[in-house]
Amino acid sequence: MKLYKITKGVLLEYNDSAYIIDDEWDSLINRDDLAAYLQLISEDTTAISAEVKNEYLSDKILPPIGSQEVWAAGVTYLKSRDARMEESETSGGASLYDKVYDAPRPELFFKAIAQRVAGHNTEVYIRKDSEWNVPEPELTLFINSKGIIQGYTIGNDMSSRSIEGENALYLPQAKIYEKSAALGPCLLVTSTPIATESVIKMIIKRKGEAVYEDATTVSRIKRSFTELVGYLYSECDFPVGCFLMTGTCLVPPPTFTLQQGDVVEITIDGIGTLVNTIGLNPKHK
Ligand code: DO4
Ligand code: MG
Repeated sequence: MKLYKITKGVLLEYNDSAYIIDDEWDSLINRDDLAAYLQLISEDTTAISAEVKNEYLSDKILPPIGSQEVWAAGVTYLKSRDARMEESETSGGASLYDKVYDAPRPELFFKAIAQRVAGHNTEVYIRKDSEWNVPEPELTLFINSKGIIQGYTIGNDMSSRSIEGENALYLPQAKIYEKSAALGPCLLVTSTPIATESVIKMIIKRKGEAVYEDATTVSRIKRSFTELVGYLYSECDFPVGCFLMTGTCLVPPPTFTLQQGDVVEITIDGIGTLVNTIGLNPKHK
């Protein structure tokens, strides 16, 4: 079942039917029994017509976040480790990435407050002081306040590779700025974990033409989701739950950098496609 945060409230899509739910977003998604609760709602509520559903979904879909923090895991796929080692060769930071890939403790970093998160069909930004920028397509977990994974969404961990590569201590500046994260288009709520064979695909289009395209499966991740969640929740409380991006599995070639106007499409089986256009923050142009 899929939950969409829309301007009118919350739209539940389940078994080819759609329902409008009155509940407030944060308390709804933080429930322990979310999948069972949504099932009950679908049985007790009158479905909206396909026409009304399409009207709501063609309108603005908001990112599926209320007041949660967004965190991210890093270097969880070989592709990511190799790319970071390459970009930080001259700064001498390459061995950091090699070590963290094999270490028991994962790399976890704070990514965004909800206000900095872009939704489906809106702009994400590149920094004007960065000459090498990429999107990072990441399966993103929603974990409730008790540490239980309740759902999945698509994340884009926008990153400056030039700032990150210059010095590993610049990581927060490479990763955290206005609209450097996107989530959406919906929250996939399941009572069983998402299939590891799920495909993650990314296409980057420039003037309508694909300039990058690749795909892989979630099964290539080095660590389990419960391991990542265990470290994240070991000394932090998240009263309304938390989103955790699980690391990038696709990295465009080193010659590639994003340009203003590029369109990034990230698709994950069972969830949908998150589309964002690359922009520059008008306040900081
Ligand atoms: O270590 C730097 C960031 C890694 C990251 O964001 C990723 O692997 O997805
Ligand atoms: Mg990342």
